[in-house]
Amino acid sequence: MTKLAEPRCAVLVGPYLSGKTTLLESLLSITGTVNRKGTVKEGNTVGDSSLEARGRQMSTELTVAPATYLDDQWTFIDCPGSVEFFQDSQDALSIADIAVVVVEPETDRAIMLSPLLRFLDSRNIPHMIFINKVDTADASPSDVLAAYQAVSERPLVMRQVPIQDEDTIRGYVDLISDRAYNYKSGSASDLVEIPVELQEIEQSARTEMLETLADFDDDLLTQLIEDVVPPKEEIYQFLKKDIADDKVVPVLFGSAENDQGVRRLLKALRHDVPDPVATADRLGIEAKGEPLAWIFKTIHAPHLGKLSLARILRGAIKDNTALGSAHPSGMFRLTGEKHEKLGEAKLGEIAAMGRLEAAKTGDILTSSGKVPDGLESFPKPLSPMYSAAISTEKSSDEVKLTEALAKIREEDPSLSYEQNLDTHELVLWGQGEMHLQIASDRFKNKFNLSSVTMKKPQVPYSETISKPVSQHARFKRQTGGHGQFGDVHVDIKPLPRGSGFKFDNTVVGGHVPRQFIPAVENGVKEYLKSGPLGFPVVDLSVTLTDGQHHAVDSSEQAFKQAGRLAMSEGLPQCKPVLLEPICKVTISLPTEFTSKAQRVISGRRGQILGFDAKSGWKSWDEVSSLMPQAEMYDLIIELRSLSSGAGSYTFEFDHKQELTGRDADQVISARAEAKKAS
Ligand SMILES: Nc1nc2c(ncn2[C@@H]2O[C@H](COP(=O)(O)OP(=O)(O)OP(=O)(O)O)[C@@H](O)[C@H]2O)c(=O)[nH]1
Ligand SMILES: [Mg+2]
Repeated sequence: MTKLAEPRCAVLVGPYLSGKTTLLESLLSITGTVNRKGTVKEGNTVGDSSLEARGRQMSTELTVAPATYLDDQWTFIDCPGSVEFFQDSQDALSIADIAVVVVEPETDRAIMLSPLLRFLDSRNIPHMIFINKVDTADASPSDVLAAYQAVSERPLVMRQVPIQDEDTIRGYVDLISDRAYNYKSGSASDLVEIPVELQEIEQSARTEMLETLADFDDDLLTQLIEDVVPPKEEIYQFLKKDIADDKVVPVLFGSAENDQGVRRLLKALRHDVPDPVATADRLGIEAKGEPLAWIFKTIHAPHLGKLSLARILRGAIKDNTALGSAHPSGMFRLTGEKHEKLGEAKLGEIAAMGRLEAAKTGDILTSSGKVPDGLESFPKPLSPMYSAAISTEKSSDEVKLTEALAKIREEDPSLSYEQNLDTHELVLWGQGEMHLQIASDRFKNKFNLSSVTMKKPQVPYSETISKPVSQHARFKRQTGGHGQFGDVHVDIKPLPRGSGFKFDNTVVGGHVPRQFIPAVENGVKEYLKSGPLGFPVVDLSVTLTDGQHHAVDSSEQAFKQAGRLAMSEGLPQCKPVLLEPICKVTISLPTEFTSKAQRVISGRRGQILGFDAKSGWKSWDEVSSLMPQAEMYDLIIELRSLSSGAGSYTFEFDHKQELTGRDADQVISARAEAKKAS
């Protein structure tokens, strides 16, 4: 009996709605993993099983499913296409043998593919393009190819030419085997003669393909120069090697909905995709050594608890064996939301390991717990671009929300959250409006938190003073028994931006007894939490210069109140000014949109610092600017809409800056109204 090859892993990626989930369904139905092919519209596909995905007819997280085709074992991973859900794609691609980039036969959507292709090429991940939906095609595969070539740094090579009746593609000629096929509904295509009118087109496409391959192989080049036609077997080998090295990208086409071209895709995968040993080598994992698995996704499943989805890239791992200090409890093979027990996960396989509580996506598991050096880095989580303040209406849900947040972040590292100390809001960060909406739905659907609400987060404004003042304040109360007495003189002065708050004391002669001085400082600090304009006061110094006390009536409380009073009387005379946070924003997008992005920056009160070609990215720019945080709330939405979804940005807090005029008045009056309402 011949030994079966190790299971290989193909990840389906590409722009949203290009048909990846439908293609997965077609692959699973052709290979017999499912008996009845589902459709996205009917909501019965293996992919998209979550309520969030079904409800919107779009993928919101990856789906894993195994298949066997002609004795070859496969794991297919269907990824969501929306840029807001790119995290799963990049993580799954990091452990894959091949990416199948599913695109639509449209020329104007090519630019959307650019960040994905950059990601693949920066890591030399082998990939092929599948032009889907050719049943609806307006543009011919060769026009589509030209559009995608414009955004791909690697040469694309057409593997097939279409056989067309008028506008309808009814089959294809395979350029290596030199055979023609007509699509046949429900089964493999029929072998037919190459139509006479196609022979010339096929020959020139074939020559073009061979010339591209010859760019990477001197032997082939010599043969072509000498007009020798290389044997098919040799061409297959050249192609296979160039794909494995991410030197060329083969392009196939078909229609996932109608199962057309999908068997051809399966055959291409069978012949051309590197095995897990080659992938491990590409990732820097030596062939010899203890078993090794790489976690690329974490799921909190309803009944199984935490599952770490890992690909075995060396050796084999048995259920219930220790992996360093971790000890998986239960190992499963997933088919969408279904699971079956797996006694042992072999090289190349994907195992869902149960209850590795401390493990996270990106972790490498070995029996000894040691991680080898020199491995390819796991991609960093996507940086945050959009935020919402979240809260629960029921206070009894607060603990549940904290737990759910931790889990949701484990499942999706491109989500993050922080408790903002200035605005006292819990802020959830993600990739866009849809990303956060889905997260919100997941709180309800998966974590039973029906009372979670999201709203636009507040900007953490603050205020400062622009003029020094000396202030005297006396706190005096006579209530029944002994009274309260505290008397202070303070100098209030502005400090340079970014200095924060400084408290000093120059009291002499014990006018304010030493033990009461910290109380004065506390009183001052308490007031500074909300200054005359309603915001935390920063960048000022307060010096206690003198005061008076009373032998019986003075107390910490009385001096605290005196400190507070000195501030509430003094600060309004110090010409308070509003400060707004300014961030350094770096926008990155294809060069053709750079001037539009510059207008967006100016329109959002930004100041352009400069722009440059993005290093390592052909035809992309980076524009750096300073922008008020108040203007950044929906920046990503505008950037994506002007750049066909390709643009993105990163930001970091830079400094606080005075805000005056009408903008400031609006902020101050909104704050006053909010205070009145609460
Ligand atoms: N005409 C036609 N429609 C298709 C084909 N493949 C998919 N579709 C339709 O395209 C739409 C999107 O299909 P999906 O499979 O959900 O696409 P997707 O790429 O998984 O979408 P996301 O994961 O949300 O990015 C659905 O309405 C499908 O029925 C095809 O080959 N031909
Ligand atoms: Mg999908």
